Formats: sequence, structure tokens, C-alpha cells
Amino acid sequence: MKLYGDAISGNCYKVQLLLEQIQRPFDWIPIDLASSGNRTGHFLQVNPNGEIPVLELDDGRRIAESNAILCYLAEATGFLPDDSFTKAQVLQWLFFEQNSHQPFVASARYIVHHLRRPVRLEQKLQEKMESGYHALEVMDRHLRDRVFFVNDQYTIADIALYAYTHVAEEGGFDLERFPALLKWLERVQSRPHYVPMNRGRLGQSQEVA
Ligand SMILES: N[C@@H](CCC(=O)N[C@@H](CS)C(=O)NCC(=O)O)C(=O)O
Repeated sequence: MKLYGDAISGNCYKVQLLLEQIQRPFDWIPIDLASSGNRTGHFLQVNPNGEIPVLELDDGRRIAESNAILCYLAEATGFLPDDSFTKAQVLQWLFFEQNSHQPFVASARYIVHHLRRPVRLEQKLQEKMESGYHALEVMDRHLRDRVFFVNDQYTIADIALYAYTHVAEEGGFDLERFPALLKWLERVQSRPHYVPMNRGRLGQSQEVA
């Protein structure tokens, strides 16, 4: 299998983390967002939407969208429960991550960490942080009496939410406000075959997402 990705991307890291944790070998194909590697003719044939991550199977079939890739890889591994209700709860958190978390927590990180917080984006950053804090609060409240997000079992819901949450401080979020969430981050980090994110950094004026 091949994983097209860039180290700066939490969406790519999610897939990398799951692949490591289920011990599936893969080749990492670097796509450099900073130099618009996702906009080349070659990459647009891989994903006409111009986004990473993309997983390419050995027979050439491809899957885009990080959480769809997680669902595919997690099938029959224990990282995605078989029971239909529990599986739907995992999906609920995957959709939450894409709709209520990633657009705010990851975007704030992008503005602060990668673009070095340009003044012209200050208003936008404040809006992202307000909605990001709301998502972190929802997570913290849910985790107050739970070990993991669904059924106290480590699943792809945890992996998807972990990716951008554990680097949220790079976006200016104060995670000390969320003690249950901090303990959950430590639990994820202590799972077998955990690998840390290899954070990258873009140049000052490069905007990619
Ligand atoms: N919903 C997609 C989002 C993917 C995404 O936004 N990828 C970013 C990197 S994190 C990207 O490729 N940005 C390049 C661009 O939009 O030009 C997923 O979860 O995979």
C-alpha cells in the first residue's frame, strides 16, 4: 500500500497512526503542500480534488478522505466495532471531527503555526478559536466519565480526534482547561505501536488550505 501525505497534516497522520497500530506495512509518498505538490498533473490524477491523504492499494485502487480511509483499514481489526449501533457511534465522532472540530482546531493551528499568525487573519483566527474551544469542551465533557470515546474501547474515533487535538496548542488553544481530555491524550499515547506526529513547518507566506 502507498500513503500519499505530508508530515504537517493531521489528516495524514491519522492514517499513518492507524497503519502503524494495526502493523500494516506501507510506503509513504511525500506530497509537499508548501510547493503545491498536491496541484501537479500527476497528483491530480491520483486525487482530482487535490487533497491528501490518499491511500493506494496494491491493486491500484485508491481512497481519499482520511476518515473513509480509517474505516476501510479498521474493518475487522477491533478498531471499528462490528455491532451496528456501536459502529454508528464511532461514525458519529468521525463526522463530528470533520464538521465541528477539524475546520476550527486544525485551521487555527495552520494560521498560527504555519502562517505565523498574520495580522490580516486575526479576525478569522478568533472565530476559528471560538468554535474550536466549543469542540474541545464537548470532547472534555464526554470524556469526564469515559476512558475512550465509544464504549471505553480504543477505536478510530479516538485516532481521528487525537490527530489535531494533541497539537491544538500549536494553534494557541490552552488544553490545561480540559483535564479529562489531557488524560485521554496520555492514554492514546500509551497504546501499543503508537508513533508521534512528525510536525513540519511551512514557509511564512505559503497558504495551502
Ligand atoms: N476532508 C479531507 C480533508 C483533507 C485536507 O484538507 N487535506 C489538506 C491537508 S490537511 C490538503 O490536502 N490541502 C491542500 C489543498 O486544499 O490545497 C480529509 O479528511 O482527508
